[in-house]
Amino acid sequence: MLKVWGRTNSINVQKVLWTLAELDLRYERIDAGMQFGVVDTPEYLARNPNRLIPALDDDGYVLWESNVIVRYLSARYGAAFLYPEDMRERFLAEQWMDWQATNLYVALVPAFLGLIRKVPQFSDPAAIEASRAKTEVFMSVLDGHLASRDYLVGDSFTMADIPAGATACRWYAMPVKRDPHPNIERWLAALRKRPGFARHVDLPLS
Ligand SMILES: N[C@@H](CCC(=O)N[C@@H](CS)C(=O)NCC(=O)O)C(=O)O
Repeated sequence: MLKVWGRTNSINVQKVLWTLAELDLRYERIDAGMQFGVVDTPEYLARNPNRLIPALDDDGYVLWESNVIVRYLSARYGAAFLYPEDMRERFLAEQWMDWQATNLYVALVPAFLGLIRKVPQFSDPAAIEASRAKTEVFMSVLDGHLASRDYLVGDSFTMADIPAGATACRWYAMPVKRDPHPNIERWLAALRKRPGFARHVDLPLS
């Protein structure tokens, strides 16, 4: 039985839950992180020593790092659907997943923590504006890429759309000034039709 640890308002957990929904897989989810604690227990540390969520256990095979979990589930249970068979397409998918984790999300986090979670260390308006402006630069990159295609890689939805889609959804739910990004908005409208996105990602921020 697949088990996932993590609270449902975490974007990194949402990516995993959305992937599981796309693959129609049954799983057990255990609340962990923030008000739920758990991440400091010896049992959890044996699964994820970073004290972070999510963690996945697939019959004793344990993984952490959300995008890696998305890749694993896609390859193990969704080959040829979520996990591109063509090697070059697969590496383009990998590229956009690493881009989400190392550029887009890193840019967005300070504004999210300041505006939504109201974390005192992230309350400086100048830092929030810097985060907003940097995120918009990457959103323009994404919008430009989507100008000539429906999804991030190839002609259909793949694992690449999951991390970037969850992040764009969060950005559009935040009270920030955004430039027009018509291609992102069209892509997000298509993602909203997917039950897993609607159920696990397109939720009020907290
Ligand atoms: N790169 C990691 C980041 C994990 C991470 O930062 N998780 C956050 C939630 S999104 C966390 O565990 N925060 C502490 C907590 O919830 O207690 C991943 O993608 O899995």
